[in-house]
Amino acid sequence: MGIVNVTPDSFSDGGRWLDPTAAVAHGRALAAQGADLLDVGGESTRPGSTRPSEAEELDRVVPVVEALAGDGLLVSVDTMRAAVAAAALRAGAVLVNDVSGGLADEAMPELVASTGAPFVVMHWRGLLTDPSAEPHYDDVVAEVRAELEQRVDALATAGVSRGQIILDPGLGFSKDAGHNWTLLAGMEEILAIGLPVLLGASRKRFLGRLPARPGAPVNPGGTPTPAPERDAATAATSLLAAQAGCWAVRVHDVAATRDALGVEEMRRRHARTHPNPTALHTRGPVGGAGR
Ligand code: PMM
Repeated sequence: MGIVNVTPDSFSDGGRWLDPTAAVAHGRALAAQGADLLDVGGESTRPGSTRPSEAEELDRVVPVVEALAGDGLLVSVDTMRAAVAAAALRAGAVLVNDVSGGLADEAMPELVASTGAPFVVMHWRGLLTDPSAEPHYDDVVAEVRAELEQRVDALATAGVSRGQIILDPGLGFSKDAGHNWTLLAGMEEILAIGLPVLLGASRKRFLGRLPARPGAPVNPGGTPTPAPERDAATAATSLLAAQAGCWAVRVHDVAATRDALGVEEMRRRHARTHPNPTALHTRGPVGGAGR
C-alpha cells in the first residue's frame, strides 16, 4: 500500500503532495514502483495538527481518488469521516482505512456496513481527545489484541461483517518506541485473531533511533534521523511483516519495500522441504537400517 498524503503537515512528507496534480502524479509513480493499492488521505494525524474541515478534506481527497481510480488503480481512502469515506467510495475507492477504527465518527460503522467495503480498523487509544497523552500498557501486545477484538465485536453489532475487517496495531499511535518494537516482535499474536493485518511502520520516529553504525554518531537517545532517511529500516520492517504473514504494509518508499517483499518471495520459492524430524527419528539413524 503506497501512501499518498494530500496534507500540508504530515510528519514524513508534509506538504509535498497537497496540490492534487502533484498527488495524482505521486500516486501514479508509486503504482509504477509496484504498489498494489494507493492510500489517499487528506488529514494529518500528527500530534498537535489541527483537523481540516470536512469540506476541506473532501476537496483534497475526492479529485485524487477519482483520477487514480480512473486510471484503473486500486485506491483506499485514509479518513475518520463517514462522509469522506462515502464520497471516496463513490469516486472509485475500494477500501476505507480509518485510524480510529470507526470510533471518531459514529456514522462510520453504518456506512461501512451498508457499502460492504473492506475496512481497516486501526488501534489508537486516546484518539483525538489527547493523542499526546503518555500511553501506559502492562502488556502492549495482549492489550492491543484485546482492544482490537472488542472493536471487531462492536462493529459486528453495527452490522459490519468480520470478512470486511482488516486489523492494524497502529504503530506510533498512543504507543512509544518500546511499544512499537514489542508489537513488531509479537505480531503473531495480532495475526492469531484470524483476520488480515496491515502494518504501518513507514518512516515512523522509532525507526530513526536504531543502534549506531560504526563511525556514526550515537543516536538512540538523541535526535532521530530525518524521516526520509528511515526507508531502509522501513523496508526491513516490511520483510518482518511478510515473514509474519501480514496482509499488507503501508509505506512511503514503495520500491524498497517491493524489493524486500521480493526477497521473501524468493526465499519461500527456494525453501527446501525438510523431512519431518520426528519421522526421521522413528525411522532410526540414517544408514542404520536393521539396527
Ligand atoms: N499511519 C499514519 C496514517 N495512517 N493508517 C493505518 N492503517 N496505519 C498506520 O500506521 C497509519 C495510517 C501516519 O503516517 P503518515 O503521516 O506517514 O501517513
